[in-house]
Amino acid sequence: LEKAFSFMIRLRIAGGVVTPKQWLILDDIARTYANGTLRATTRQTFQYHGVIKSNLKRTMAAIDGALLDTIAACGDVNRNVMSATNPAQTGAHKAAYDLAKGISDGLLPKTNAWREIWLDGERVVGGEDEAVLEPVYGKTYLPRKFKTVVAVPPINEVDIFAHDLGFIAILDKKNKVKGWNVTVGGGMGMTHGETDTFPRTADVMLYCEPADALKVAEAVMTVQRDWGNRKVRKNARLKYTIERYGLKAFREEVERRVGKPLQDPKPFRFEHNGDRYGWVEGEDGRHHLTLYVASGRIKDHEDGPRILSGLRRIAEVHQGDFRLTGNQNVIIANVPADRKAEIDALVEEYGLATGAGALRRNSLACVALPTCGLALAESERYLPSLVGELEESLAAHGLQDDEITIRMTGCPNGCARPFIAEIGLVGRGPERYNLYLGAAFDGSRLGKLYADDVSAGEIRATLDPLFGAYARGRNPGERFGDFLIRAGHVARTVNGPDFHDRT
Ligand code: SRM
Ligand code: SF4
Repeated sequence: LEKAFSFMIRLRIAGGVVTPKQWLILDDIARTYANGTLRATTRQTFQYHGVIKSNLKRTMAAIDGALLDTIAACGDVNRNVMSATNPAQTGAHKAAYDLAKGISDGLLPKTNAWREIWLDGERVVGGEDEAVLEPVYGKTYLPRKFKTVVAVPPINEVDIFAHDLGFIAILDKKNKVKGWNVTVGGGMGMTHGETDTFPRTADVMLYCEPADALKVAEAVMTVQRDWGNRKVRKNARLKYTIERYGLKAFREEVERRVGKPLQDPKPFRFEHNGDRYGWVEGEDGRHHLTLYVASGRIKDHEDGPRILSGLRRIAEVHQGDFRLTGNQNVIIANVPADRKAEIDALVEEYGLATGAGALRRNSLACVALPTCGLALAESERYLPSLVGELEESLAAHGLQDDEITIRMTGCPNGCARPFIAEIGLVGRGPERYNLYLGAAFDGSRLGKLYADDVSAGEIRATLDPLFGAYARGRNPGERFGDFLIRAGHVARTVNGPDFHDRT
């Protein structure tokens, strides 16, 4: 008898946009082939867990039936491209989505292998020259995964500073995109105890006109393809290439490949890296509802919200689309004013508006146990109860309405981007975490190790005095992370290379 291997499947959904029709198919797949859940990820797409080997082909065929695929969702390629979501500034968000989609399509491997393997597609007969077939990737693809995002200030919900390549919209007075600042060299993953691996926030490298954006994206990726470290995998991400060559040399090579000098970056300002919850009206009069989904796990809770069924019912009547956010939440987007009440009634009926507190609304947890083979500690299954405890502590200091970002991962790969959360918890071993503090609320500064190898039971007691000090000593409007640095509780991290220095 063959062993019942079960698999995780990750989709590619540029910018996280899904039509109601696609939603219904994705929901069917979750119920038929997976473990009854759809898992919204930190990169605006879905994962399925628990798909058994004998159902893999059927699942892929069903995904194809939704006009979606899993190409480049994993591997040493340009991964799912993220885009700003909540479209209050309708025009700028459309431009951001169009750029994200353009990059996703333009930098997609051209191979037919996915169709060949999963859909019995026609084989491209032997002898094909990869250099022709894959003009950007060639035979050897990239040294490592490569991640691209597009942001529209003032909201940084895609966490622009955490990715290899980013585009920040520079807006004119009418909120139209004039051009893009380009960021390079962000990344989260590191290995405990190996200080030559570190998270890094991206540098803002240059400014480009909209017409040059795709060329710039390709140039950044191909410089990394050619300059990235292919000998040491732990040192292969673009962040280490930038550290090795320096930003100036990297920019010069990008400009050489684009074929002209580009301008210096323009000023911009982000407020925070969370989502805007509730209804927002766009410039075009359409309405968008952001719902909090704990850890992106879309399922029917036995004694709580029936998220899977509720969103299915909404998909049956919704005329706009759905947007996944990089914070694992779901937006019911493009709702005409006269259909809002119908959506609200379904939200109410299925308990989708959970009324989460301020800390919970700003929390993220990676999958970790039981499905992630790299997890050292719990994350998705533990963070909800920890947040409950910490919210009690915050309330005792009168801080229950303060927005503080908290993120947890089961290991230092950093899948929920914990190193740029004001409170970052990273698994060390069963029920043990490293605690990082002092990151910026807008996602632009890394935290610093505050306490090493803390047991789960000690986390609240470690943070409680710091909440007290913050409540008593903060300046007006001062954020938790900024306060901890000013008051001397933790040292400021400038960027990746000094991340491990404790002073
Ligand atoms: Fe991740 C590997 C889950 C976003 C850094 N990540 C994994 C794997 C596939 C474990 C593995 O290799 O066996 C995890 C599957 C767990 C499971 O059971 O489903 C996994 N990563 C996730 C997701 C589902 C986390 C979530 O809870 O939402 C996210 C799916 C993203 C997507 O839709 O494409 C996810 N992973 C991230 C992010 C955040 C981001 O991209 O914005 C990061 C940090 C940013 C970065 O890349 O620097 C991230 N994942 C990693 C790494 C470390 C990469 C590195 O440079 O060191 C690994 C391990 C690796 O690549 O070797 C990893
Ligand atoms: Fe798994 Fe680690 Fe990523 Fe969490 S951070 S999903 S434990 S690889």
